[in-house]
Amino acid sequence: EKICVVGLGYIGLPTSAIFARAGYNVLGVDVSERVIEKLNRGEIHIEEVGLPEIVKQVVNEGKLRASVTPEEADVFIIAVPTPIHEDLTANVDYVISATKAIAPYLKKGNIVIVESTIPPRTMDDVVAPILREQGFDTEKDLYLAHCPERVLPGRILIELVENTRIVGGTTPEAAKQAADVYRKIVTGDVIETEAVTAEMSKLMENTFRDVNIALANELAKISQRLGVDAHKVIELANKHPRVNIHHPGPGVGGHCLAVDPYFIVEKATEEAKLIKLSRDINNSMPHFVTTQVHRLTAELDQPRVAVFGLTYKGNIDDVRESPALEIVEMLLDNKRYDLKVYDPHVQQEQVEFPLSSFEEAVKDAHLVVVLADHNEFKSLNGEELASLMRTPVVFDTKNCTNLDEEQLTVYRIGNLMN
Ligand code: SAJ
Repeated sequence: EKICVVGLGYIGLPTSAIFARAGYNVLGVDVSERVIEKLNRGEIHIEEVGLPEIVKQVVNEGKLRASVTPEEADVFIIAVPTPIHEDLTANVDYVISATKAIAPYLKKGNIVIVESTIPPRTMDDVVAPILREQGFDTEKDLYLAHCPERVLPGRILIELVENTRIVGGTTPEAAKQAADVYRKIVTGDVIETEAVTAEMSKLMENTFRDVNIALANELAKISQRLGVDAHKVIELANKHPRVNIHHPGPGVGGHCLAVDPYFIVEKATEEAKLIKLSRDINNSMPHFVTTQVHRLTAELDQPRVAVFGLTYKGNIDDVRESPALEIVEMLLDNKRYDLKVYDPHVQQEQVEFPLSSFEEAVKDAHLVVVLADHNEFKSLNGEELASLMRTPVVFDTKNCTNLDEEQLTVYRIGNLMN
């Protein structure tokens, strides 16, 4: 059987590799010539544990090839990005262009699966009509389904195989046909449902997390107002068997949690009140953190502040949509600060302001602000820090350091007294 995967990014490329490893004849399609050339040499353009080895092997065996143009196949999988417009509505242009790109190669009986995260009803209201315009009866000639990905970067190859998959068909037969494709590679459950249910369940997974983080962030603000330690409150409340308050922090970043809830808000604005408010609360955190930094340094003339961590979460190198970047920009805009920025996972070319080494950053600093929970920060040495800094004060917004509070003063989000 032959599979044509459109979009060779963080999802499409590992998915192609896994189908190829399972014995399928896979054609990967991407608009970037660079990606295609690299892949045909057995090399990859993204970082993911274990992926280089598998790709090299399947390309050598001739099971995976890449091209800028699709070809006829039995199964088509669309895994292109769905970014967000300035006005916070979903941009499904890439899904539309991918659907149009495969249309000339489709035959009766083909399975067409969209893995990209899409607003509810996109399969029924956008994808199916495009194919109908091409002359297909989308209820009979083709099997159309949405099968959202749910993998966590860094664990993609494991989670692609082991996670439960939701397969939403535009008809029950389409769900079954598409589910059978995944059953060849997935060891977890593969559950069949309607397209719109699959679309909503993917969006609600990330929305659930975003809303819960907003609750934790709101608790942090309330605690600050009331003079309570939010982290202690969370620890104790979570002793209840049915309570799991998430962790407050400097904001929510990345391409999923900070984006997907808007896809629901867009389609049901009147109703999606809590979801929208949660986005607003999480978006307010960089400003909240900056205000706290201001308070902690209010008495100094030109406070020297060292920012530790820029990525949107710990132990990754991804700074896109990171709240830490927003905080750095706000601090840089305020000419009061003598700011140094340190992140052992980030390269200078990823950002527009200068990065410092650990030593440069902490030397004579009045305050260290931790914005990412990298392992390097969890194991910071308090004695060393205190000896290098001018005043040994740390604001740990991720509550991740294990510093001895006899050597340094450590503030956290939600325990800075008013
Ligand atoms: N965060 C908090 N407090 C918490 C947990 C997270 O502030 O208690 C922040 C993180 O620091 C980060 C953001 O939330 O800035 C998102 O991080 P994350 O680890 O929750 O998730 P992502 O965006 O890397 O990946 C998510 C995952 N979804 C869920 O866990 C429900 C992943 O399984 C999805 O495949 C992925 O989104 C996606 O592609 O949609």
